[in-house]
Amino acid sequence: MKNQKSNKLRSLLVGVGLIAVAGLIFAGCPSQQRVMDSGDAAQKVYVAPGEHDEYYGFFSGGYSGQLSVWGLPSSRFLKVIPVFSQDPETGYGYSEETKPLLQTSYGFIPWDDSHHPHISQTDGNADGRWIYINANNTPRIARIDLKTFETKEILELPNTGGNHASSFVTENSEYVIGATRFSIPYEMDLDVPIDSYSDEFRGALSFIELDPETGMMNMDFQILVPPYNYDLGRAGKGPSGDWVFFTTYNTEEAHTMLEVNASRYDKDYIAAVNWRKAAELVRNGAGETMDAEYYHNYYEGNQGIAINDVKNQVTVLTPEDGQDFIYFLPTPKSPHGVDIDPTGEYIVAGGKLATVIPVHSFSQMIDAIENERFDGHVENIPILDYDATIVGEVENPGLGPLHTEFDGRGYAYTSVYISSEIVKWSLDTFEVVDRIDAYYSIGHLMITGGDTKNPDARYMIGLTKTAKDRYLPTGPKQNHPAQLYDISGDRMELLLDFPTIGEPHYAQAIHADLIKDNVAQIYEMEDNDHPHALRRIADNRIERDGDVVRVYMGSVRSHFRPDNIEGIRVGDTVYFHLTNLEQEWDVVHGIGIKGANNAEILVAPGQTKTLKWEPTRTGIYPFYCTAFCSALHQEMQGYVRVSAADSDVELTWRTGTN
Ligand SMILES: [Cu+2]
Repeated sequence: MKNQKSNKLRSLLVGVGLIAVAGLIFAGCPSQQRVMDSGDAAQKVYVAPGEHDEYYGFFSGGYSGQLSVWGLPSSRFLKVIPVFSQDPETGYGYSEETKPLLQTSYGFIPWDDSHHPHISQTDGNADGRWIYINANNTPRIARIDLKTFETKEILELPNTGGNHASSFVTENSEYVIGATRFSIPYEMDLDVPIDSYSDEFRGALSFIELDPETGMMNMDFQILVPPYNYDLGRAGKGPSGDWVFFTTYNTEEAHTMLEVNASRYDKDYIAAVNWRKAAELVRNGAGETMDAEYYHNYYEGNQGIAINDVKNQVTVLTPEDGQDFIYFLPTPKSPHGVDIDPTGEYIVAGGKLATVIPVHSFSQMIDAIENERFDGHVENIPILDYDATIVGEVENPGLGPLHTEFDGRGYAYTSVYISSEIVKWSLDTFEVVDRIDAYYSIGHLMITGGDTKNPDARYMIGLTKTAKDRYLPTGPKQNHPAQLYDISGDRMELLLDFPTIGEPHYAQAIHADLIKDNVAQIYEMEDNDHPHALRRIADNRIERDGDVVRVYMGSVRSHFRPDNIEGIRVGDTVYFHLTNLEQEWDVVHGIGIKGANNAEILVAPGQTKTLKWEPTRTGIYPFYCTAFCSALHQEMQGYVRVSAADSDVELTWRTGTN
């Protein structure tokens, strides 16, 4: 078994030309496949039919743009929540109600790449109210309401290229943060040579204020920073709760062949930002207002239709001497993750090209600031002396450490990409105490509560990049895997290995008790303020206004009203406003119509959703309920007659009698 693993690793390492280096590292620390006795493992993940899992797991979708929900420890798949990509399964991004959520200053964007979900927090603990997630490509942050498990809001980030260091919340959900992975010209739409990078390009760190009652986002301010790549971020907690931390790489300011050119320096930086101080400066009039164009999309009231609020300005804070709110901590080498331990004291970086895991001390950082232990400045930002802030360097961490979470019992767990393993190390001695293989090439890892003040640290999920031989082969591309580990004992034990959806980058888990009792079972019909809702099924009707035809349609088991429609003409734009009048949990109806250049629309109990249809040919068009809703579901159908553009067939609708 071990040889097989070594061969797999060897093939993975060839691609990065690191076999020689890896050989040295592995010589000192042979890792091994360690799986708990299969009977014990099965018992630990077994959740009997009809029983519920103890945790919700939320996995980002990566290039699917969505968020998937899993039960842990059984690792049962529960649901995909569509966020940044159109979803034909539910009609998200296809229905008229949800299309506005995907509007941006670049127009309608049907896809994105979602990376880091983060659950809202109260006093440094996940509170289960909302989950935020970032879009990496066309920079945005979304808010998902954990009452309905639906995306309720999307905010575009101006002046940002690649919103990767996002969307992490502060310990009382005061702010959610974002940052530019790719620096770009700050001035909107500026057309300049790429060679002008160092002069014209800048980074921007975004501070999005959250409404404490509703979780709604507001772009409060941005901080203009040097043209590096800003990779990941995290908020502090407890003593460091007023601070957020971002990793940088490419402090070399390269704009081509970054693979070589952005790896020259031994150290890059962690940017430490006192968000409370920065916010206070902004309140007191610091910074300037700059032109920007960005969309804020959300639902207003109970209309159930997302709206677009187009913003034209953003407040920008530029570090100036003596302002005291941003510092750089030198950190080896091209650091990726930055993670803060439960006490808020340790700032751990994952230097993907570093030979150690550097650990900074927050209290030493504050001392260094007070005693001005600076090692120069860059664009008015003080660089702190490395020796002044560093408290430990974890030796022999494997090759390519990336991300760290914590168990609250004094240990940290770091994912290590190239040597494809997880290392457990002590926050007391900074020594590795355990290590276990990951299958294969691990990115993020996640511990239940592992980023909070009080981890419950029962389970750990490793999110790996390649499956290769781990499951039955499904063609040249296998789905990305996740592994579930038991970390309740001294040694990490592998329990389960399962394929996921999209490419999960980060995941979060929360005890189910914090969510499940608040989950809505229906939308209350009496709260439905949709302007085209059908409040009583008897009110079903069709209204024509020129070429626009609105069908006010209702569904109950097992029919639509109306179900026979005539008088539609080629050239009409037809809106089916379908209200699901059911008031019973999980009784969903849908509608699809032949030839519609659109997805079906699924409608939850008490909801109204709109399917747009532009018939191009005359004929008889069947439509039907797409969700198996009852014993007579196959009878739940109807017909639309489409006549020529100049036809004088009268507009009629009916249901019942033959
Ligand atoms: Cu139905």
